[in-house]
Amino acid sequence: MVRPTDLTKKSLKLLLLSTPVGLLGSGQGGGVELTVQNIAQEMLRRGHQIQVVAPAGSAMGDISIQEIPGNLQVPAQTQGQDNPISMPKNPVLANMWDYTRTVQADYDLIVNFAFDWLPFYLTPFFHCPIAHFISMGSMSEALDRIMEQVAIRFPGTIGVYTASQAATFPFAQQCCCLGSGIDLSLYEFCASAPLTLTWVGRIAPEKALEDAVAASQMTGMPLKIFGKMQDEDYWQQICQDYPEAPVEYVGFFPTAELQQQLGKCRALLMTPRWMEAFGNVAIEALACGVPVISYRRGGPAEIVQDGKTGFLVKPDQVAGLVEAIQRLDEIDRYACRRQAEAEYSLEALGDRFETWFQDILNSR
Ligand code: HBI
Repeated sequence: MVRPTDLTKKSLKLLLLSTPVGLLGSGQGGGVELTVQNIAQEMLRRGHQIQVVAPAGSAMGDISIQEIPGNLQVPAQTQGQDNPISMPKNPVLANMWDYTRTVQADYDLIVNFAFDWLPFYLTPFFHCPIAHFISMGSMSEALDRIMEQVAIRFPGTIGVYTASQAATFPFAQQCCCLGSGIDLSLYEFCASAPLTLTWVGRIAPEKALEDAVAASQMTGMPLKIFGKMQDEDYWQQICQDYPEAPVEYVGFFPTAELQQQLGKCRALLMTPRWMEAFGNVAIEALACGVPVISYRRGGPAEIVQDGKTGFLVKPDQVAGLVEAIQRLDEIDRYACRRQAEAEYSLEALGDRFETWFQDILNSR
């Protein structure tokens, strides 16, 4: 007797459209680059056929990429809430969708990873079903409206990282929360670590690095800072404001080196001032056995198991960070690794995305 689970899932032909703000593999596309890479890798492993469409110059290991020429899109977070939708001349985004129009008959499903107006506007013009993965919280009125139209006309086709990210949109109830995931084989568990704290992220005001530096100064615990230097003036201001803090900025490291340094730390501090849609660095830390101390805000608040794999503290309260740092001995580092394995492996991520894809196709 063949049980339903024995039936091999139909192999899907998937067309993944990457973010138009940067070349895949350059880091310009932020967290969503990792998501595209992980989904492509995991769907291939499951026997699906994958074609990625991305700006010319993109590269992603042995994954097949259709490179599209044209000018990169302006990052949405640099635009105001009421800004009109803008496109550069010869826009790579429009060229990506013109290519997609010509090949759509060869695919079962198109998956859009761009946080832009055009892909949502074009959705009703396409025969092939389109799944939209939204990678940030609400950015503008015009984007909210066009996304909402797709959420209503094509139920179930909007995916997001977390519920707190979904809550920023008027169509929150129509969002599928898919979380994130990492290739755990790249992260080594460390059972113990010296009294060093770490902070990882773009050095920019919305990440509120100054709060982590203040906590380091108040506890006297060294703080190692990793990430792209995005706002040099902001960093200089922090150094002037906290001259005594035992902090060291060590720069941006690719995964292999980052995880090695991460594992040697007692805890990761996350101090998001903005609504962080997910916060991949939180699951990277857990994978290395490193507890996460974070403001109770956005994605990290849905990842950290308060008191078990780290601590969640009142947003923007440095004193809360200091209290949590003093309780770190309560956390079992094995519990951190176990949570990463249970919820954030590529296997777990692949299950969530594959189910989302099947549900969209079954509902047609
Ligand atoms: N801005 N216009 C635009 N389009 C994107 O796809 C986009 C963006 N800003 C940031 C971004 N994507 C990613 O870095 C985040 O989703 C992680």
